[in-house]
Amino acid sequence: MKLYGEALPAPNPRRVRIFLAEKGLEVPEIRIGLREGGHRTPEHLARNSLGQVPVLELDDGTTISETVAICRYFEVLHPDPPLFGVTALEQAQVEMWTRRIELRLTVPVGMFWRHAHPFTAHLLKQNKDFGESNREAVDKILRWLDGELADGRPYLTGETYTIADIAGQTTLDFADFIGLATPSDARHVLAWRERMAGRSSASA
Ligand SMILES: N[C@@H](CCC(=O)N[C@@H](CS)C(=O)NCC(=O)O)C(=O)O
Repeated sequence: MKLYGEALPAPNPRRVRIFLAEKGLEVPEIRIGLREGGHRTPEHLARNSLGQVPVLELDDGTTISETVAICRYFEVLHPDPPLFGVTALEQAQVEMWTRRIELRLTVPVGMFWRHAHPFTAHLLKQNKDFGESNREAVDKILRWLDGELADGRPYLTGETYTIADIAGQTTLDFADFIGLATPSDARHVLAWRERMAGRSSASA
């Protein structure tokens, strides 16, 4: 089994690396070379026709794309520690928070990256106004998240660390890299980020 991924700052392969580190699992990773167009080669398009990483390739050649799908695969094979919740309620809350993070935070961060950041200017026809408009969307959702975390809970879903925290952590570390820093007055988000950064998996 092997992973096709990419080095930092790519957030999605890192999500899988952190998940595996939290499970105590090691899977070899081949860095695809996004800047060199490694994701657009026929070999990689045969693994994932959307031309993205991460991709998990099983020993029989079967491939799984999409970060959460890859993590779910490992969760079923290695249920401890549970990172997708255990009870019906916990699982629903993990799903709720993962979707909130991906749809409300990761999407505008990604749109800013694609449409406003100079690094990606050569890759697509950027719509700068649209790209820049995502600053406001990110700021707004971070302020909402700050209000959510104001109750002092340690993790997004409550008392337990889950894949939803990994989604938030990797998105906000990438947001820092592209110039969308967490506002200094979003102190509950910043405290939660410090907790995430303090875990040994954060270096993955
Ligand atoms: N929804 C996908 C997103 C994957 C993704 O956007 N990966 C980035 C690297 S972090 C990528 O492959 N970008 C190249 C591209 O989209 O062309 C997932 O969760 O795995």
